[in-house]
Amino acid sequence: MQWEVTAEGGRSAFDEGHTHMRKKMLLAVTTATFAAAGLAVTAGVATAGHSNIVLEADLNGRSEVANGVTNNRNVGDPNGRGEAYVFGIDGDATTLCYVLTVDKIEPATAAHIHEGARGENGPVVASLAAPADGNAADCLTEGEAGKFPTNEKVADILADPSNYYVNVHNAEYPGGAIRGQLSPQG
Ligand SMILES: [Cu+2]
Repeated sequence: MQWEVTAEGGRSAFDEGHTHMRKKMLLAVTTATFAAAGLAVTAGVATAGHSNIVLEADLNGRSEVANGVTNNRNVGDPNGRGEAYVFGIDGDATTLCYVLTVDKIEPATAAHIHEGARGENGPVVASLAAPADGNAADCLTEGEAGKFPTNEKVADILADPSNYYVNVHNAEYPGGAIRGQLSPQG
């Protein structure tokens, strides 16, 4: 897959940037569709010549952490699973994009990136779209209302992924049905 959008003559840098973003969004959605079909989604995310960081997370119910409880059994959905790709955009340090797919959980009602190490719960730092039908994909830019409730910097998430996790909530598991710690792709 090709990520670069070729600049067209006569376009302003502003238009070009937005075209670039739309292409990325389109690809993100396409990638999510492939993932839903059970195909590998890793190809094409990190293309040669690009410097954008790509993070991934494998989500499952066992990774959920109970608050104040030492026995973590039955905290998350036992057979729920999913995967997330979180990535930056070349030349735009304030935008974070993601593709999120989930399976074998009741309809998702919310999805977030939380700050917190493996085994710990922490605050919501990025508000993602709930993958109610199994898939969600979008790009969030710092300053967008409600997207980064603690004013977390995109650069901080990309630089220190192991301190952040993706968490998907639903009515059955309001504290989180499936969770996955972020890590550099590879
Ligand atoms: Cu959450």
